[in-house]
Amino acid sequence: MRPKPPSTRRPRHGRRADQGGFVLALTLLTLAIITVVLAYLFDRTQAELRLAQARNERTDAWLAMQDTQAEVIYRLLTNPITAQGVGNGADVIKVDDRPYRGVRGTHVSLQDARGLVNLNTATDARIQRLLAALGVEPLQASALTDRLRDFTDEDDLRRLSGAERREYEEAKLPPPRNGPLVTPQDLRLVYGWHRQDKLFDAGGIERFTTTARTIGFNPNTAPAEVLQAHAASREGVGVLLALRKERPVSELDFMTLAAGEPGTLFNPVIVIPGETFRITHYAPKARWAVRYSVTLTPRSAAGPWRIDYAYRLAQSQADPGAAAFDDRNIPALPRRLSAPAEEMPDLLAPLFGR
Ligand SMILES: [Ca+2]
Repeated sequence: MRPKPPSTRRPRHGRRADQGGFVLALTLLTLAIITVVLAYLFDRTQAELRLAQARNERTDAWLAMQDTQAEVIYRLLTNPITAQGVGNGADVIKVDDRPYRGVRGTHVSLQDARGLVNLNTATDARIQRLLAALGVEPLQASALTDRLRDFTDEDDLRRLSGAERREYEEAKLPPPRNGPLVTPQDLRLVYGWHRQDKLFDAGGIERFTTTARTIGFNPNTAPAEVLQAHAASREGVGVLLALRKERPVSELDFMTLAAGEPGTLFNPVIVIPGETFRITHYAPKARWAVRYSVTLTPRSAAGPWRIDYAYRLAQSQADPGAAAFDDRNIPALPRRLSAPAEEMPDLLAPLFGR
């Protein structure tokens, strides 16, 4: 018998091993693809979940702010407005921008607009002194004031350090409005001001100003920076602030202790809050703040109040003076005032069978 010629084929077990290797590689590749796809899907789901949670938080914050707004406006319309604030005695809501705990973890602060610098009606000197209080050098403060005036005045005549249409065109900015500012945020549209990022951070100029139609200045509700804009003596402002903790200050206190500017016929010193309030709602969890100006119009046929303007604060501004406060130190809104029956005006007595 002839011996079997050696096979030219490769041994069968080698082929099987090759196939086995191929299957193994294929399995590993499939597993790797499945892992990558799963990781991608997991990542996407997580991102969507985070987004949904953020949306949820935001909606909750918005609803809580709306509830707080309803509560605060109700108080403004029904409580007496006194030199102490809204209401009286222990249940007063102060209107000097101090924060209170509102509904569901949100904060709210009320600021009497008479305690702010009115950007549309303040004198140049007052705006310059406010800028100085915020750390702006005198020369620059004077230039910024000129540019603000040129932005709002109707003509196209440029002040000494001002800017009118031509300067805006050269800087590729929208032209000056030649009309009043609608909100303090409009300051960012003013030539020169648009580069002053520091002025617009938390505790910047926006916090101390209003553009609502207000009359009068109230030294009882003005922050230190605004008092400095209205008074000649910095030390005197400190004395006034200390006195204010004890009792409401009078016009005489303001004039004598802080060398305060006397009021004018159209802008008198009035130590009681006016009918316009700036309200700030802050949701610490969502790091979100909205600010608006509300004017009480109890005699208007259009409605008992109107919103003069409203805007959302930028992240860098979303801390309405509350940085120094620990959340636990922020008091809740005082309880609502309820007039006892014996204090009810006699006019209403017949309605209640008395
Ligand atoms: Ca102008």
